[in-house]
Amino acid sequence: MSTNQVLTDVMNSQMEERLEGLTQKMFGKSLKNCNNSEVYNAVLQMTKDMIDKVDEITGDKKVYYISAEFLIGKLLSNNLINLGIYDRLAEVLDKNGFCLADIEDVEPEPSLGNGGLGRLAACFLDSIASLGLPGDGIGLNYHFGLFKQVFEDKIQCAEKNDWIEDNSWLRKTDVSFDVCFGDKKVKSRLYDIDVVGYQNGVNKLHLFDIETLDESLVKKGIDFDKEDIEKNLTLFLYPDDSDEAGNLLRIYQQYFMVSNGAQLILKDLKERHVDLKEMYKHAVIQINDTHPTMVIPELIRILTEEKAMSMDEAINIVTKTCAYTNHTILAEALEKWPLKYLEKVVPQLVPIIKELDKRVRAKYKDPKVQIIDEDDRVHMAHIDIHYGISVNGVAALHTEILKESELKHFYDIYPEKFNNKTNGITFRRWLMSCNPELADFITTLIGDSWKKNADKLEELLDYVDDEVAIAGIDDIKKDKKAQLAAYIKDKEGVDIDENSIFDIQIKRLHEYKRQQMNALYIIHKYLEIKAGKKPQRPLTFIFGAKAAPAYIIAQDIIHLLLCLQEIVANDKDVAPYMKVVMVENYNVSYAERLIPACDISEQISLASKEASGTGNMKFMLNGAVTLGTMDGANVEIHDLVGDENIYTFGKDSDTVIKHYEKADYVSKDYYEKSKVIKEAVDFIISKQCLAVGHKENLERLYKELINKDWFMTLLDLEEYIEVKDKAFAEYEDRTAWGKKMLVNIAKAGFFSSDRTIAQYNEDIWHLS
Ligand code: 26V
Repeated sequence: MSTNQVLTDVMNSQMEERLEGLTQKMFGKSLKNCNNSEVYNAVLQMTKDMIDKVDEITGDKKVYYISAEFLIGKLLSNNLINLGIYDRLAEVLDKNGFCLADIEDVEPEPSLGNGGLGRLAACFLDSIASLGLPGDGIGLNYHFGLFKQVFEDKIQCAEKNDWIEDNSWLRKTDVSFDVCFGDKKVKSRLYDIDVVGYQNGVNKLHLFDIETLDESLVKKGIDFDKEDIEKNLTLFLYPDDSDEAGNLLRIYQQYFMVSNGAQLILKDLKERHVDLKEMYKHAVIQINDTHPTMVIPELIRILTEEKAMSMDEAINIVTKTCAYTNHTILAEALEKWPLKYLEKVVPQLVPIIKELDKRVRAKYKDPKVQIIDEDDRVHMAHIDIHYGISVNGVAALHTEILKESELKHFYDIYPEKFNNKTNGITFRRWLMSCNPELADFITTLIGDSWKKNADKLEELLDYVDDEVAIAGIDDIKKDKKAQLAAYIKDKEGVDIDENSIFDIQIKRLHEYKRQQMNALYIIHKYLEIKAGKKPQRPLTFIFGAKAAPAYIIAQDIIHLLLCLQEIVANDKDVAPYMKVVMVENYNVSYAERLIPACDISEQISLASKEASGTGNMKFMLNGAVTLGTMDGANVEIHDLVGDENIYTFGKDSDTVIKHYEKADYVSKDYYEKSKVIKEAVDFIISKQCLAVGHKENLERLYKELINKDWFMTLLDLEEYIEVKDKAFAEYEDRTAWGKKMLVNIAKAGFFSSDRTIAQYNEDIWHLS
């Protein structure tokens, strides 16, 4: 029996007395007399006390996962599951008149990420610890995180997201470092969050903060003085970068993160008595997208200036220590900082970056692989590729596109550095915690070995013709739909029909993800119903998405969706047959309720543009059927489940890439040639739409679609309508649909982030 199992047993047997002791000590009253918030605080304390006793994961080599985002979600239920005390706590609370789900609701959701990239980092930390590997996260403690979304007059407004409470998972440490910028020196403060492995030890998420932060700087919405770095540095995640001050602030944040990260890693190595010449044997730094790229020149700077190493030696050692993950091929998302910005914020790094660039130029004449371009912009990804040991994409197709087109010039130089690591998700959160009903049912069918080895889910295939098993899965789906309907009624004040088909698209709002294509389908369906063609069963279209505050067209798409929500709801002829709901402030906690209730998972990005997607995996695991393009990890989902169990449509990535190369896609041609497309697009500026919406937003979106449509919505629209209609029709064969659900769940094992992390370890990290 492991130490942790002993701990779990002791905790489970003494839980009631411990909780009682804590409520007496903290609030001077008995557990029974506490309110939910007091119970939450006592449970939080009890859990932290237990975590203190769990072994720290140690080893000779450690991974540092450095990332500007960690979208960790609420932590209570996950920690309880991983510690093995969830069921017992539910029992104790129940006995005392409480429901654990209500207690979980009290916890504020940390707001430390945007979307997929940040959530991936959180899943990875869970898997690293669950596999018992030594590995910590390094990031920033944004006080107001990503903005809170509110809709006013069908427009997205941004408010600060005040998530940090006095009593929380954050633990203030005594670690503090000096960080020098060109014009000032600041002091940091480290906060740690424990990362508890599933039936395993504990790692840490290290979040750096600045002590001089002034929250009162934020006056209205999310506006604040961007120049006052000492007071604003960790207020927000990715503040608006549409102006120079916003861009500079991002560079201040990035350097603050990597300077602290580098100092922490070196401190760690010193405590472990590592000779820095052998740093790479004891530490590996995984650079999550280019936001932490400055860690490379920063480490080289420290090794040469403070540790008396030669430049050659420092470069060699740092190169062997760092590895880079690319998460996007969108040109506008690949960071290129003007040298003059770096000269202002981090002048100490500029000579190093110039030296790194000089060495590249001496070896390679191709301007495409240089670090500093002819406009004096520093291509951050190029630093990572030249001066790191590994470059990986996040799904098979994405990695191929990197090798064959986006990063071809680098692949030609360093074929051995390129590798694929298809993303994954932690099944602890995305099944056991968010859908315990399904997790338990799976266990009754195949036992619980899948919890440690997700591939075992394939054993469910034995039940593909078992009517009882299929009915069991379908019943759970119905329950989850009913639970979601109640939640949406409570939160959004909208009634949804539990017997309708739940078609869900939840992800950041971006044109390449094509929420606008889904909106055009909805318009098409609305017009069809108006014309008397009713669907066999009511349809519910659910959206959740935040749009970057400076991303105008994305705001317009949200506006259109909210207009459609109102138009459909107020139309007596149509309302019984369809409903549109755009939920407010979509976040991890909302995802945990939406995903288990989904019938059709919308994954409709323009082929080649979605690096992987991870929502697609979460939906599949919970028995939703994917409606998607052959993009990102959808391709691998298709390979696993086969044509029968997924709905695919749209032009493939080669065709799309050729359109971009030839610049021959003209959206207006599609608009003019197809009556269906024209009708749907024209509706955006119809009298009916303008009556509920804003002319400026709707006209701008309409013009964008017919004159530009950079992400080729109209290219795939007709096929999308056709295939989506087919999916809705086939939903009516309940037995056949039940099989599709079961196959999707059974084949989801590949997408466990435990598998992804095992591969990172095997191929890149080599942790011991
Ligand atoms: C960043 C930006 C920043 C500025 C303007 C527009 C823009 C567009 C996209 C991005 C994406 C940043 C990187 C990112 O979040 N990538 C996501 O990473 C996930 C985890 O690997 C992956 O599943 C998603 O497909 C990918 O979009």
